[in-house]
Amino acid sequence: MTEFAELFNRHPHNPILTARDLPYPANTVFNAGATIIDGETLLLMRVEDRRGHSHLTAARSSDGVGDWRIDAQPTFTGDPDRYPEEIWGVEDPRITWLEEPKHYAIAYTAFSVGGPLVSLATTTDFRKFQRLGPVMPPDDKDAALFPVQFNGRWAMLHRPVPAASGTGAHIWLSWSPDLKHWGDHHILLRARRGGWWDANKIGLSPPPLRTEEGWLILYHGVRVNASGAIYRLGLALLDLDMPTKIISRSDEWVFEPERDYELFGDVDKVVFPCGWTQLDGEVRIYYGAADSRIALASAKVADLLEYMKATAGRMRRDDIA
Ligand code: BMA
Repeated sequence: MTEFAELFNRHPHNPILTARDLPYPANTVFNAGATIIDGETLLLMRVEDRRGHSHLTAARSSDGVGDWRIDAQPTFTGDPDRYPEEIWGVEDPRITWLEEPKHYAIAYTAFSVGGPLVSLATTTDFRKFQRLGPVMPPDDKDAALFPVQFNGRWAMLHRPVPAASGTGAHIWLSWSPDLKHWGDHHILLRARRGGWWDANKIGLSPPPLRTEEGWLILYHGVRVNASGAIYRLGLALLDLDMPTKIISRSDEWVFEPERDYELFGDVDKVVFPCGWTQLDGEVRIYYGAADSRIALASAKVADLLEYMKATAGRMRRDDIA
């Protein structure tokens, strides 16, 4: 990266939220879904308790940076009596405002005995939730809905892990008439191979963001080397009317663990956004840093689209193989 080196600006107050900010004891707070509700920023934070199980807790702020008002108790916890797949907790929520039924849909990871899987819930206020239950069998995670239907069907991005090792973990797109029954599964974005930063394993980060040029996708790529895994972020752009069509994909990562709070934690070298908000031409990316805390970076949407234009058409043959 040269002229685009500063696409994202880290907030000077980073990390903006840590476990010490919670009104109850916990190990870590990270990977938060994000939205704007009643003029305020709401984060649905993943909180890992001191057993190692995760739940979700809401934090609200009028400026989206500080003075967070955090629910006194966990907001959304696993309910293994009614939903046995939530026995080891709920993780990594992605929030989408559905324009037609006018409510929020939350795609989250349920940690079942059989592995992680995708579950959905809906809410209007982040106080009461309605579960739709599990929608994808394990192993599957990193899911989010699009806010609108396409030809009468909902679309969801998610990341199943194939049983055949060595074939790669890719981002898939699936369809549903009712949010409950999913099918017509296609691989959308493939993990690259060999020496690429996003070889072998990729996953969606925040939900798709509607822009003038297409659906903007921020995804994580996992590079495993002798010292472990590095979680970095890249961009892709999908056609607005037909999200199965990829307009462009960045060759280079656009954001990577760099600061101490991203490099060191329960899991080193991880930047992992599950939510972003859009205001006045700017996106604010809320990301888990080293699986231990929440940080904030911002970018101008116009800069991201300009960057995508500059990289369009440069997709390598092995992206699409
Ligand atoms: C992924 C998810 C994330 C986590 C990341 C790095 O597979 O489980 O919750 O932040 O690994 O540990």
